[in-house]
Amino acid sequence: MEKNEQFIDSAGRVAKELVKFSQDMNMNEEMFLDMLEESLAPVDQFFANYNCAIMEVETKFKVLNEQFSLKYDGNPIESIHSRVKDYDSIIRKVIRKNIPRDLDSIEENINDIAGVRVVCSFVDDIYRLADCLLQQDDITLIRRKDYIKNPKPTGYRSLHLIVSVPIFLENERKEVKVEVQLRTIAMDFWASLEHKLRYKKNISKEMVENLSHELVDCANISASLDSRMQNVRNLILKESRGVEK
Ligand code: 0O2
Repeated sequence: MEKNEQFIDSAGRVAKELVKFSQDMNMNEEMFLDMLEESLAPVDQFFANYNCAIMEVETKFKVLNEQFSLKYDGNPIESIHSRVKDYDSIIRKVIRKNIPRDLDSIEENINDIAGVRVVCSFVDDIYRLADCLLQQDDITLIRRKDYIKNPKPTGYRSLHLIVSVPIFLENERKEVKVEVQLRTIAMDFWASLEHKLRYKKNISKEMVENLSHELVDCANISASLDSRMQNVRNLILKESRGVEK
């Protein structure tokens, strides 16, 4: 049986067990729903924590964007996209990485449940924004991977930061991990096309291989374009500062 089918099969068995349990305990519908709600409360809280952490990190970037626009020429951030990893993808990762199936272990071992993607026009802005975020005294850097300086063999480029940010709940301060991916518009365009190829079925092996080579080529051209655009911008800034003096 395929892993997916195994998962659906075991989920089906759990549902049947639950119904049987409620019948054995002589529970009426109301009691059964109460029980379900009670047992799902920690899961709801788990996802809510990640949503709150995303709000905190997004706000930090929006504030920096505003601040930078006063100091430099224009807003450094083109767009911000955030997501909480869905339940299915978390379970798949738990199975793949053999992580114990309890919320504490999942929280400890999976770093990208909350994801914030920041898209900039220029590479310099990526590093400037990352430095400013990491200087903030409530942000803890857990891991940094620079796939701009060291691109993946696929051609993938982005700056990845795993950070921990505090959220303030009713009676508790809680540290929550967020994966921040910073990339240029060109890197983002490339990554979304490559992502499509990776998850497409019914493409022959030969075709995948050809397209992968083509994508590595596109990534290099796109990196060169980013670098030239950065140079043009640097020259414009240098010139305009000279004129202002
Ligand atoms: P999704 O659907 O985007 O969330 P870890 O996550 O720490 O277990 P790893 O390998 O250390 O695994 O993470 P890595 O490679 O630093 O970053 C993982 C994420 O970066 C991926 O998430 C993608 O979003 C992105 N990424 C990494 N490599 C590539 C690549 O070659 N092409 C594209 N398009 N994206 C890439 P997920 O979980 O794979 O997917």
